[in-house]
Amino acid sequence: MQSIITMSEQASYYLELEERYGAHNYHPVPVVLSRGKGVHVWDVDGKKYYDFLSGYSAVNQGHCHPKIVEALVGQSQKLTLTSRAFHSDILGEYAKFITGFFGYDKVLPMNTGVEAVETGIKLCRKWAYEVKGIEENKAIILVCGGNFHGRTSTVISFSSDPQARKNFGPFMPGFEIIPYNDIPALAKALTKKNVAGFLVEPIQGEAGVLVPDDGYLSTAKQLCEDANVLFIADEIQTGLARTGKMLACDHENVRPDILLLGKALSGGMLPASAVLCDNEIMLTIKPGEHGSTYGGNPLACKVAITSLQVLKEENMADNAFVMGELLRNELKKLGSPHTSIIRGKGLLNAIVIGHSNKDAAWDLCLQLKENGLLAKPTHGDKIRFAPPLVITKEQVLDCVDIIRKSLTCLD
Ligand code: IF1
Repeated sequence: MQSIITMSEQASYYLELEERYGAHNYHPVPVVLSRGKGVHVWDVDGKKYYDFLSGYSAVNQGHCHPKIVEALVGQSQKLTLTSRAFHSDILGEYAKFITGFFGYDKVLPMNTGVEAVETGIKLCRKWAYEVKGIEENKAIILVCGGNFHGRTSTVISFSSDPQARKNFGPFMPGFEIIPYNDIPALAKALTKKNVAGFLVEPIQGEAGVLVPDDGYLSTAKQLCEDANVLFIADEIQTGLARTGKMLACDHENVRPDILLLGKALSGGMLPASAVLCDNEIMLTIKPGEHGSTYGGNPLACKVAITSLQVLKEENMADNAFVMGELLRNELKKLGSPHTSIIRGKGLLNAIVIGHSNKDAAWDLCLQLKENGLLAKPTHGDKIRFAPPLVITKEQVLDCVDIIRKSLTCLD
């Protein structure tokens, strides 16, 4: 389909500014947003859309959640940043709250998700040398093919995606890639010496919402325990009620040795991430060995407490579970010849577009935009459907109808 992008003067103005003065490290859907509330966003021309990406699961609580905004505004007028050179009256309260919320001894607060991943890697290595007794600089961390854990030089070192790695070398050693959702491969890798940890997404988001077989996470955790290897769960995208439980690991009652959180930890207000683990691991890092200017700042901590509270108070995990089932069932009932696969857990879903036109998923996203729903393809033929967790039954049915109408553009 020849997609003619008609944009208003105003929208074009903003696109041109980004084009001229911004790095070209993204290829966004051509829409310019200026307001968000709940499951909706509005563009500069006042057109309303359902947001089916939720800031890549950073806006689980809905855009501009009033209680989180109130926490942000209130703290922003009191104290926003002390650095960790000094204590604040918020960090300790936050640390007590979040460790109680998830059941760990301690938290190390960071900012972006990838900083939490990097911190988890450093903790795992430190623990390997100083507690497990692996020979220094020999620690190996197992990761999965198809992984996405962020974009720093260390983290892309263990990406299996050529586009993430090309011309960014040399790469960080100490990682081994094994196939995802493959217990025998993990068991074999765990027999090697010097394995310190296994870093895994409970559901692979960027890979196209790949849900592993039931039992994969619990069996993997048991194998790691037996091998005295740390199970590191990257719940930055799958956590915080997104998959129908507070953590995706909860579906299998798995307690990670190191839990990584980010994105919706701050309800889409500002960057906040967290690494949670017990004392044996956390206390291997001593004063002066790790940190960050904004890590644990009062503003982010205050926002994070409220962001976690509203997830529970408003039963967002249960709603994600029920609305996710409804969404997948209704999409399957459409019986479109173009949506060969519909998969996901809770409100982390994706459809795989089967079509001769390689741009079919992109064209469908343009049509969805025209019809009032924003989504974006991942890896070419998959489209992630991940609305905020406050979506109602009526809104899900309305979105399915928009998807139904839009799919005709592929006929
Ligand atoms: C982009 C992807 C999603 C993540 C997991 C760590 C991080 C992410 C499981 C790092 C971040 C973001 C990054 C953003 C788009 C988005 C994304 F498409 F890149 F892969 F969600 F699937 N672990 N994911 O998903 O967190 O440092 O970004 O806060 O880079 O385009 P971050």
